[in-house]
Amino acid sequence: MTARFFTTEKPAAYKGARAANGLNFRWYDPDRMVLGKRMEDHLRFAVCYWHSFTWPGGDPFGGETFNRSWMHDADPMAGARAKADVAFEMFRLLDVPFFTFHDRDIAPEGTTLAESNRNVRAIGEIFAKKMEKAKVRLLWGTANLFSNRRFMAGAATNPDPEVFAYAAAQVKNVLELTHELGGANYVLWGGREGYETLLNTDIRRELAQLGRFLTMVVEHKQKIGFKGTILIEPKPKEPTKHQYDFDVGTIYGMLKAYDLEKEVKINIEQNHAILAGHTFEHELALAGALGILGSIDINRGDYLLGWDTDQFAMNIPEMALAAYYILKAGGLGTGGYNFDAKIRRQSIDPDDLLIAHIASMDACARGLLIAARIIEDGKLDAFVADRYSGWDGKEGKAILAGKRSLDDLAAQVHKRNLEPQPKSGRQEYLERLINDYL
Ligand code: XLS
Ligand code: NI
Ligand code: NI
Repeated sequence: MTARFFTTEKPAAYKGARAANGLNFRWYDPDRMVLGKRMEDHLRFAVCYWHSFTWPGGDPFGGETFNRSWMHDADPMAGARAKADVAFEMFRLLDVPFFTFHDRDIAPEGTTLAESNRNVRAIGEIFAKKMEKAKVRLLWGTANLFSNRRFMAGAATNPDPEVFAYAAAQVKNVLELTHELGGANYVLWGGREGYETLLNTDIRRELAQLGRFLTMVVEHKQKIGFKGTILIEPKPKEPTKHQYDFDVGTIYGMLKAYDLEKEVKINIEQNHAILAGHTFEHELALAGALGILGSIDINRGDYLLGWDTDQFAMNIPEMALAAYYILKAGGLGTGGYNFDAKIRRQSIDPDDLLIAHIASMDACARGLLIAARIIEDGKLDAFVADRYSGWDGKEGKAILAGKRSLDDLAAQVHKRNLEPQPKSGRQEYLERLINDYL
């Protein structure tokens, strides 16, 4: 690397209360054991390439604010190489175990697909070399099937099968690169897989196309021997008015319809959960209950703005509940906490990138510690278990096992004179209980 980009060369380290300047951790202590597992192995943090190194700081009313030199290189491949240097320097300074990328984040698009693929491959080779010496691993790769105008009417769900083919060729390249780099997962996010107006849209066809595309990705994964998990990332809208991968529940239904519920899991993003009218913990708990929780994109939506602001997650109570439902689901497996988050466009100092990640890693670490206490203490779990304990009895089990009909149950209510009495849900008691752990 030529000139130093950040002001520090020392990796962030756990310093507890002595972590004064924002460049060390107060709470994130990779080796600390939490419920029998290292903190680093619970959280599996990843830095994303797109927001941190590719986004110039624009918003709908104004352009670039960050003025990163690599975005202005006369030779875009030289810019891509300089960007990779800064990215790997940041991975080292944050001591993160993972990173994530889209093909178009890491290398410029060429005039043909062959040229684009060659560019992606060339940077992929640089990654492979850098990874030999670095700690950082690839959490997931993904293809950008939404920026180029060819995808304006969708990728897999495009009315034109040639666009479908182009998207397939792009995914093949990134999936294979992800495999070669030892990626732990591969992500599909369908920002353009939806519609702007129903008037020009054949939903039945588009859903069939989407299912076929996903099946082809799974088939190719098996063909090349990729052991990672295929993940779909739900988002209800933005950029498209209505997106098919709306939320966890919708994707589960689609996976069932395509017979892929055992093959594909879900990457849940906080801000997307909010846009779908859910809480983050709702989406996590539902995916956990359905056995399809794969990974998370950790960020924070603004509750007053109706779009994906992708702020760094700093809300400790929310992180605690998220960690709680992740732990209840048995953890993230091959997944991790991916910072799909961007610093605000006024945070123009290079060190702001470090500070944002470190602060959010601390918030996630605190969330994990709080969640572990909730679980160790056992009061919340005991309350919920008790609330449903009737279902553990003989009759409850018989009903669920399909051994009772409506006739049986009606007869039983009459015979035993059943008069079930409502019980308090004790919401405020539980809310206070949670506050006690914070
Ligand atoms: C956009 C998505 C995107 C995916 C990867 O809203 O969050 O960044 O995570 O394509
Ligand atoms: Ni995301
Ligand atoms: Ni997003």
